[in-house]
Amino acid sequence: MAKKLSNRDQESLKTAFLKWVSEKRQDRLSILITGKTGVGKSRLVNALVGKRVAKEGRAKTACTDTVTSYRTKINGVEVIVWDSPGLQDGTCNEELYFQDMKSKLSEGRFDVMIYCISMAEARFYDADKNAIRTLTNVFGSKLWKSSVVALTFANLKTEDPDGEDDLAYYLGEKYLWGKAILDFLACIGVEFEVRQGIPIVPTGNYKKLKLPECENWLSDLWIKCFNVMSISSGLAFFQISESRLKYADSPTATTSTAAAARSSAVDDGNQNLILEDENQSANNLDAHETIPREIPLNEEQEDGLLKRMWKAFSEFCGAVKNVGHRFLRFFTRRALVTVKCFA
Ligand SMILES: Nc1nc2c(ncn2[C@@H]2O[C@H](COP(=O)(O)OP(=O)(O)OP(=O)(O)O)[C@@H](O)[C@H]2O)c(=O)[nH]1
Ligand SMILES: [Mg+2]
Repeated sequence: MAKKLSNRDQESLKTAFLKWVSEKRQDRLSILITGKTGVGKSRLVNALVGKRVAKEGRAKTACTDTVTSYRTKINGVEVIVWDSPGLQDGTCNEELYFQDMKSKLSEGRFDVMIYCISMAEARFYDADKNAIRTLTNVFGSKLWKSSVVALTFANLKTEDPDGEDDLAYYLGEKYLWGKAILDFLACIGVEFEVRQGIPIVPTGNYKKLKLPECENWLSDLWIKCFNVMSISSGLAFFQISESRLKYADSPTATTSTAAAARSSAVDDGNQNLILEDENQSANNLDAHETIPREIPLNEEQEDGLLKRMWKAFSEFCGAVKNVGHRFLRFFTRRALVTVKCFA
């Protein structure tokens, strides 16, 4: 039966948790986004961090032609986005790009890599295979432990061209892409345990966040990125997204929404943008399209998030008897909720 924690116990647990977070959380987050040219890399990373850090465009020529790192500060965390040039676009030498990137990374690693492949492509071309092989050679196969594969342009695959079964068509495409990528990783020697942990996430555009099988691709991507990160990186990722996360039973006009609205207003003017290269402008053809303000998490997603934090916290401070992971709602929602102990 559930019973209430005393106020004193709640307070000491809160203090211990906050101390743990402040010690554990990184103050810097490195995100690598890569894939062929025009597959929506910049758009995706902007949606993920909630700020128009990378230049997006509809131009037929590549927008990004050198390894560019964008630095910005979000909620006290320094966010570095490594936006690689479009791979195999005829103008680049991937090996040099990746070596260059590796040499610039602190400790030679990033917190999460998002490899983008467009689902609108007819097949898994050699260009992607070569890029994946080179990436793996440069960073080692462990890089896939903290990676997510984004199947961009999934919104273009929601209608069966034969007019028969839209959902079956979409699921079939998703399955075939996932299989092709994972089979290829097996071919180049990425271990089974690593391969099976790589999330394959269909993603779409800003305006239509719903995809078949998924209410909101951005929420899905956010959770998958959080899950593949170390807990220190994950806490930093949570910190930069805190004002955008919205929970299933949150009241409609939350303070989070208001805070996100404020940060988005600043973002539209690019005033917070700290670009490494002053000549790079994030203004572009699509600048009028607003980055999604909220990342709504359903109950299952919120539960997964809390469980992961709770597991790491309780391993650190010793199991907290009779208290479950939902205790952390107290912090994640920034609202007082009844704290229950589970006997
Ligand atoms: N329909 C649809 N359009 C997208 C999607 N992702 C990106 N776009 C559009 O595709 C165009 C290119 O997107 P970018 O994010 O600039 O692509 P990129 O991979 O960063 O391109 P380069 O930096 O030039 O290599 C933009 O006009 C986006 O609006 C998507 O998932 N669905
Ligand atoms: Mg780009």
